[in-house]
Amino acid sequence: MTERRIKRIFENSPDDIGAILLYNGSEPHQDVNFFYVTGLAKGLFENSAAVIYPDGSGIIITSKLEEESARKSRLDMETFSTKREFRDAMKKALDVDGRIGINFEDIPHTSYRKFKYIAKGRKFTDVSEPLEKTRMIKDREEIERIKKAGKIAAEGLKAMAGSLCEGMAEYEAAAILIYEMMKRGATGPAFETISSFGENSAEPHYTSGGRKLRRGDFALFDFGARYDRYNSDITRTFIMGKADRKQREIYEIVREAQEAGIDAIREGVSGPDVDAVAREIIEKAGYGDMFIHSLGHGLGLKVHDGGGLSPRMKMELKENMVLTVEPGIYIPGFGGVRIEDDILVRKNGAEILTEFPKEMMEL
Ligand SMILES: [Mn+2]
Repeated sequence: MTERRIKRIFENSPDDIGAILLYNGSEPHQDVNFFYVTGLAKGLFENSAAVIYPDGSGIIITSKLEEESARKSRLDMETFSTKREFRDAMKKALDVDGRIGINFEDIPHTSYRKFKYIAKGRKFTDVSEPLEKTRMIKDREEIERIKKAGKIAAEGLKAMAGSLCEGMAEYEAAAILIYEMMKRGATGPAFETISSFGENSAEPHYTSGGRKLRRGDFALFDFGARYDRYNSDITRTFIMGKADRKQREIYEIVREAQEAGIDAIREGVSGPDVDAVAREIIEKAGYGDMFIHSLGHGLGLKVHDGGGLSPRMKMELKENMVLTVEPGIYIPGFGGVRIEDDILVRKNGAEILTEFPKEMMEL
């Protein structure tokens, strides 16, 4: 699996690149590409490097601490215990013909300078785009992991929804969600859980606080599970008690837009076209200026991975891409509705990876 991934990265990169260096620093300077090429699901691998080559081979250079975890990768391995050993191993691994590719997107400048010094005289070039492009098409193992992350999130939400009640604080509901996901095998949340009640649901990137759930509130949850380093991302909006006319109206518009967006997905269609299908429904209903973000984004090792469904992002959908579809309507001071699912692009349609009912739920 990893050999195939490495070969595809080089296929998408300029011809004169002899090696690609992927450096995983310490929190928060991590590079998901290190894990993509090594296939390693567990372990920290702080300050570790992977150097990969056009023939599909590669070497992991990591500290003795990670030796056992690193054995799970098919790549070669060299361990170090001193800085000098690390430098020597890197120098050897980078001794190839051609330029050295590096991921400018995720490498700290200080680390970049260090590698420039270690491989003195070599030409470095940015390969962040080829890396992102390669990761947009998921292989079987990646799809399995994302599916599992999606299933955990949907089941966690089901369990949490059952315990939602008046008087509960946003952070309390968020805590239950995370607990329910980890109980089902998630290594943790995919990102900071958004749990927003009432008027707070009008802020798409709200940070959960102490607002308590009251009758008549929207209760919006945008969250995901991380499983073997892969993420899911789902949003549902419930109503505490009975929905009023306006709540029901905007809910149904968002639901219609989301379903139409998903229905428009198949191999060969363009991202902006899918966005337009959903956006038009919201615009025609008179809420166009309250749908203030794009329809969706790529999903995988990163929560916001390459590609997306946006009027501004020209791209053609291909089989085995994973994307979110998440229209919303946000009315300041009143509240908002967003419905989000993760989908896998198939030849003739979209497969939903986050199975959870979409009908308006009055709790
Ligand atoms: Mn999302």
